[in-house]
Amino acid sequence: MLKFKILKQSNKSNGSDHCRARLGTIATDHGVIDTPIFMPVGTLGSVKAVSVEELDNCKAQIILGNTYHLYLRPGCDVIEHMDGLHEFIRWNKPMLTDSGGFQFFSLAKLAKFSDEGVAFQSHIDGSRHMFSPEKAVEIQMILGSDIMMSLDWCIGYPADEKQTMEALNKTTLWAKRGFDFWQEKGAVNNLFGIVQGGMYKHLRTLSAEQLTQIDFPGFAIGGLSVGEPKEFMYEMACHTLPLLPANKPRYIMGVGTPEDLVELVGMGCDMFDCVMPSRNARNGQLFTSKGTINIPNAKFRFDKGPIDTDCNCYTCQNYSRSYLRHLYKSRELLAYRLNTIHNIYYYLDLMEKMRDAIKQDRFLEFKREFYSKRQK
Ligand code: PRF
Ligand code: ZN
Repeated sequence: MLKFKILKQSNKSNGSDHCRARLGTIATDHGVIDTPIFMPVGTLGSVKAVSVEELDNCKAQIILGNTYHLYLRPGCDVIEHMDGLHEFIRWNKPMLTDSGGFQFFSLAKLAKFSDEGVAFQSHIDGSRHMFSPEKAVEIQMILGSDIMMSLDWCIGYPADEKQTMEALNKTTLWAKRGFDFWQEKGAVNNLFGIVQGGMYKHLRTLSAEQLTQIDFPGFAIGGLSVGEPKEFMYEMACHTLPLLPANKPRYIMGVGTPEDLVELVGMGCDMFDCVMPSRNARNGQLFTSKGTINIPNAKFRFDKGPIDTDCNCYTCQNYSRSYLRHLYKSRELLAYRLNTIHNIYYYLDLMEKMRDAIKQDRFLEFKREFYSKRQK
């Protein structure tokens, strides 16, 4: 079982702003990670466009894989034969796998939810499958991830109270069944519970109360960043985070922008994942300390400077905006790789800067500087 240590807990006010950020470590069988942490997304067993050595150089400590995708392709039989996901993809650091809960919402059309689980059709070939909460855990045990996620029901926005309640109740029922199965199988690695409850505070409270009665080694907040206005996301996160046990890791799933990470770390969140740095890199949008830039923009045609003068990544140490613009405009494959390296590094470096700030008890000052550097 993982060991979560809190090294520093801030509780500081500064005018209207309050900081509940915490600094910690999570020890897993594949090593120790520093929290707050960002996990690059490697849905299909690779963070798109970059190798594990490049991820290492970007200071990645843990990456995320996806049960739904890996189950459909290459299939559990292949990964089992190849001695688990770590061996298969040649990543020897911690890995977290998502249960599939989000993909039933975002990808697999015709998903049918019942007490038994989710019946769905593959987005690849339309073939029919069924995930029960037990099966979701069983597959993740075969993958061998350090942190497994319970099967949950993520709903979109907007959703009425009745619909939200139904998804929440199934999520709790499935969480219990997944947990019991995991215990029966010897409680190897770790299993996190996922709080749902849509945009209703009382339902978030109810979900958190039900979930935290189960002795999961960590908890996630799901169902955010599903199309709702940003204020709602912050309101729900701010409401729910304090309802989760202080001595266990707290993970907000599928969030978010650099600003979101700064806000949510300040609220006491420990773990994040998002496709944004990698996906946006492939669309030519690059993150910098002054805000985002679109590399195809004509203004970079003769620009000899790096993407971000404050960045120490491989791309910024070696290449100009002019060249990166050319590569992107020409659809050269190197563009995807170099852009991804920069964006992942930017996210992971931002997390490291936040950890340093928490350590030095100056998170709110860090936050003020972070916003003041950005061009409006
Ligand atoms: N559930 C699961 N994975 C997720 C989410 C969720 O609600 C989200 C929501 N942003 C992202 N990934 N299982
Ligand atoms: Zn860079």
